[in-house]
Amino acid sequence: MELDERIITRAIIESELTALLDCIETDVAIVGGGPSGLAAASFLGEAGLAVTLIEKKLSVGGGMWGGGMMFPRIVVQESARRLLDHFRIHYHAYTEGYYVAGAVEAVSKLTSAACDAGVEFLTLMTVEDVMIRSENRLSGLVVNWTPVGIAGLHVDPLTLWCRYTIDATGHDASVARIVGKKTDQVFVKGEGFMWAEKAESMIISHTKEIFPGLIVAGMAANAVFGETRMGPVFGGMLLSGEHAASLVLRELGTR
Ligand code: 48F
Repeated sequence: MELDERIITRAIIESELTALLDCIETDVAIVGGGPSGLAAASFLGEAGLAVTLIEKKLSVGGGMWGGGMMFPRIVVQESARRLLDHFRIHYHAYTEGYYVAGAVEAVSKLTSAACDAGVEFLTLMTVEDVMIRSENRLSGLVVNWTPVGIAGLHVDPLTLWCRYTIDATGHDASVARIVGKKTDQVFVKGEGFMWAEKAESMIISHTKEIFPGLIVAGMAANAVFGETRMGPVFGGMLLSGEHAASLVLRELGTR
């Protein structure tokens, strides 16, 4: 059989457009494909919700790929060890309560779990604005292709509608900042200095609905509340993603 480029081109365009059309209205939009976003996506997808994960870069994984200072290893503490097991990420105990995993494996397994859970990934797409509609609720996202922004092109964006949004954009807290600029109901304090113990112990209580329809997770949650940063210990990111998913499920239920 000879390969026909016309079929290859049609297969790609038609499949992607079909998937994209399904994303116009989704249960949960997750902005940011770092560890917290991937964990949340996977739990929500497993629960049967329609989940779209929007990531501005070419690949998901966020700050997890680089481990600590480009040593591709991450540390996870005891409280999150069960999530390493859940995602079948191999690890070894470095000393009591500190587990070390490979960054590449961790990103790969989280991504794989989200794929298996049916999450739709929109990569190279940036959330640049939000829609706030009835009952003062975040009802959807305004998106554009990332290269449009990089090239400085004047191209209007399109919209994706969702019942819940999770801002998992890391240190930027991009979605929370947009809402903060356009309403007086959200204020992003910005993250504090490095203090892993404090940052990791506070992240779950900061993972919450900060505006109707908008939940912050991962480093974005700590950034919103002016909490300290934690560096390459990743347990809090996974736990925060799991907690964000549970908050959505409490409201929307499973399918
Ligand atoms: O930064 P990131 O990995 O977020 P996280 O899940 O994890 C933080 C850790 O990696 C690390 C840390 C742990 O100790 O502090 O930094 O909180 O991933 C955030 C993702 O969001 C994307 C960005 O490219 C990255 O992959 N992102 C940011 N803004 C936007 C976005 C946007 N406006 N639209 C789409 N994606």
